[in-house]
Amino acid sequence: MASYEELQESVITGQKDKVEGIANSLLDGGIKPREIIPKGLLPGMSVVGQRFKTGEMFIPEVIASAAAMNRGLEILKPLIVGNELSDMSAGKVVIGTVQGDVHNIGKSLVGMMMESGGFTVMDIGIDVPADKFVEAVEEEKPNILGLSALLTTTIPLMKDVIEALKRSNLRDKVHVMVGGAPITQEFADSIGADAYAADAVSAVDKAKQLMS
Ligand code: B1M
Repeated sequence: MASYEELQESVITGQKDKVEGIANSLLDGGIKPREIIPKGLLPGMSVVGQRFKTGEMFIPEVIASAAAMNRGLEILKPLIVGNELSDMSAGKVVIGTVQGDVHNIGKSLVGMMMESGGFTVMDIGIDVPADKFVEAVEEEKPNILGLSALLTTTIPLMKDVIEALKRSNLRDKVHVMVGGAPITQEFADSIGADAYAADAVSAVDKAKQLMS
C-alpha cells in the first residue's frame, strides 16, 4: 500500500495521476477517505504554500499542485458520508469577479487554492453585479465573500458590493475579502473590507485567520 508521504510528494510535484493512484491504493488498503485528506493531501498543499512564499515555487507549479490536490478531493469527497464533509470543511467561500471585469484567471486560482486548503468554494464567475453577490450570500450563507478585480476602473465596484450587503442587512453575516493586482491593503481598509490578500496562497492564510 502507498504511504501518506508519497501522496504529499505527489501533490507537491503536481502529479494528478499519481495522486489518483495513491489515493485509490490507500482506499484499497482500508484507510478511511476522511483520514486521507488531512494526513496526505492537506500537508502536501501546505508545503506548496510555504515554498511559494519563499520563492522556491512559482505560479504554474502551484496551479499543477492545486489541480493534483483537487483530483484527490474529487475521488475522496464522494466517499465521505453524512455530515462528515461539512464537519471537515474549513469554511464556505463564495467568490467572483466584480461587474465590468472579465478577468478570470487569478480569481479561479484563488478559488482553487481555497478549495485545496479545505474550504468549500462556490465560484459565481466574472462580471458579477452587486445584487448577484448579495443573492449568493443570502442563499449560500458563506463564511467569506471573495471579490476579485483587475482593473482600476472596476475596483470601485467592490465598495458597491459592500454597500449592497449593508442595505440587505447581510454585512455582519459574512467576512469580505478583496484581491486583484491593483488592490492594496489601504484600498481594502478604505472600503471597509475585512481582509486583503495579494496572492492565492496568502488568500488561504487570510481566510483561515478570518475563520479563527
Ligand atoms: Co486584461 N488587463 N484587460 N485581459 N489583463 C490587465 C489586468 C492589465 C494590467 C494589462 C496592462 O495593461 N498591462 C490592464 C489593467 C490596467 C489597469 O486597469 N490598471 C488590463 C486591461 C486594460 C484590459 C482591457 C481593458 C483591455 C482592453 O480591452 N482594452 C480588457 C478589460 C476587459 C474587462 O475586464 N472588461 C482586458 C481583457 C483581458 C483579457 C480578456 C484579454 C484577458 C483575461 C482572460 C481571462 O481572465 N479569462 C486579460 C489578461 C490575461 C490580462 C493580464 C495580461 C493577465 C491577468 C492574469 O490573469 N494574471 C493582465 C496583465 C498582468 O497582470 N500582467 C491584464 C495572472 C493571475 C494569476 O494574476 O489576476 O493578478 P492576478 O491574480 C492574482 C492576484 O492578483 C490575487 O491572487 C491571484 C493569484 O495569485 N488575486 C486575489 C486575484 N483575485 C483575488 C481575490 C482575492 C485574493 C487575491 O480574494 C478574494
